[in-house]
Amino acid sequence: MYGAHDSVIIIGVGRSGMATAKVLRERGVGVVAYDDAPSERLGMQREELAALGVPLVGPQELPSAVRAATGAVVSPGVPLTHPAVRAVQAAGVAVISEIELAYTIARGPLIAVTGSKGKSTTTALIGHLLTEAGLTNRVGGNIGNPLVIEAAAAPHGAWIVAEVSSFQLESIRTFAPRISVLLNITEDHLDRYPSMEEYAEAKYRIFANQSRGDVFIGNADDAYCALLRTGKTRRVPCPAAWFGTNASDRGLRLVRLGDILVVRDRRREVPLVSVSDLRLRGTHNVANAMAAALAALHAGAPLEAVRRGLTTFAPLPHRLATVHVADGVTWIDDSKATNPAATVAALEAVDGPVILIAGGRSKKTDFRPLGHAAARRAKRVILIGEAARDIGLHIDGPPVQYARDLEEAVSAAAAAAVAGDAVLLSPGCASFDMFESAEQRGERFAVLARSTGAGGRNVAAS
Ligand code: UMA
Ligand code: ADP
Repeated sequence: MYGAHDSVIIIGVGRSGMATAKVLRERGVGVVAYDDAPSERLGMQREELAALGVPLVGPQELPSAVRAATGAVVSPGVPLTHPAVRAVQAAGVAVISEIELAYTIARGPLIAVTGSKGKSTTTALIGHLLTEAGLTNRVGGNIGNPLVIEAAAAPHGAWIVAEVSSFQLESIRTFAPRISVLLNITEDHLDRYPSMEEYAEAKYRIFANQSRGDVFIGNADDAYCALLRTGKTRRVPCPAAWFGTNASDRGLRLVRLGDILVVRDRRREVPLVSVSDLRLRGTHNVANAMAAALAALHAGAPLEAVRRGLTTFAPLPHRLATVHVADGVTWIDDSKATNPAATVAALEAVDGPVILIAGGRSKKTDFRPLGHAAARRAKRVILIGEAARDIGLHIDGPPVQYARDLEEAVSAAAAAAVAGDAVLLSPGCASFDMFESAEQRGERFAVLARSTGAGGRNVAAS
């Protein structure tokens, strides 16, 4: 952890950078902040930083700030190839991520969750299970509330449950969770990583600093997780616990037998919960529930509390959330499905005929799996955003419609839907071509869905 004699450059002043500035200043550390955005867009941050005694510098003043720096914290959205990061590294100064800083100030054990999809659901569910078990905990990280704030505020000994992204894991140094969880690795962020291998390597960093007293929890059914079990080199430096149909190791593990999730170890087999009793839906969420249950059990939660928590946990907003039902049509907001695998999972999870609204900004992923799932499950596909044409190329079967924006897409869906249909917004893409965030996209969808009138008219658009 930095001290009063340090001068730390924070690169990027979004949620992560602002939280870092606050926590470091509270500890008397000298801080300078840098951001690429034009000065007029940073008015609020500049004011907040000034109140903390933190100057905000631009590219002109960066070299002198680098000369004075003894440390640097990089925001997750800033790639390590960024010139400011390079300049700091060239000056021999270590660049760390906010989760590394959080780890160094945490006064309790960490559970860290990563994966391409399912992180927020699993992280929030672990927090819920620990609370059910009476175990004090704080939840934060990529889920939205910066980890450094939670780590600073957590009481001594409390569990810290962290959702960590590959971006955040790139610049850890000592970050060593007591329990790490790797849910899955599917195509995502290939606009930042040159290959799937490099993306997977960033995810694998979650266990890099773990040691014998820790535990790694992995998805035995995921190809990139399975590589860790079968590879020639033993990469996971601590005991592993597996979940999924292929979880056949001897340690504590979780499997699904028909409708029942079962905890097994060398000696016994205990039924945990019926899948039909979960409020989460879809096979993908069964995997998330298994991961969360294993993490909670390893943290010392009793079986009974885990059982109770699994059946009381409600899905987070924008993840397969029913936002409107009218004229027999169900409108489902799955705006947080920001990669193709998530859309595939959503299509499999929704019952009955589906009208799919997809598209947005591509992260250079392959849309073929989405196309195949849509061909199997969708009766109509309505495409929006920058990636619309690219996705459309891979859909062979159901009628494909292109819409100018979400408003037009919802109108088209309302016009085509009949009683018994579900209209599913599950974009398979980032939102930034049309919205500020996936949350904003989902909220807009809900508003538009609720304004669709009887007989398929979109009242808002008329
Ligand atoms: N910036 C630069 N130069 C750059 C890039 C960004 O100066 O090259 C500046 C921007 O001008 C802006 C700031 O950096 O002022 C934004 O920083 P950021 O992009 O790191 O975003 P934060 O607001 O700090 O939010 C970050 C995470 N964002 C990303 O990883 C992109 C949030 O995850 C996270 O919730 C938050 O920290 C708190 O931990 C979001 C996300 O999209 C939800 N994550 C990705 C995902 O889930 O797929 C990984
Ligand atoms: P993340 O935080 O990793 O983005 P979330 O839990 O927020 O994941 O879920 C986002 C979306 O991803 C969901 O709406 C669902 O469509 C999909 N999803 C969730 N869990 C999984 C999973 N285990 N496998 C595939 N897709 C998933």
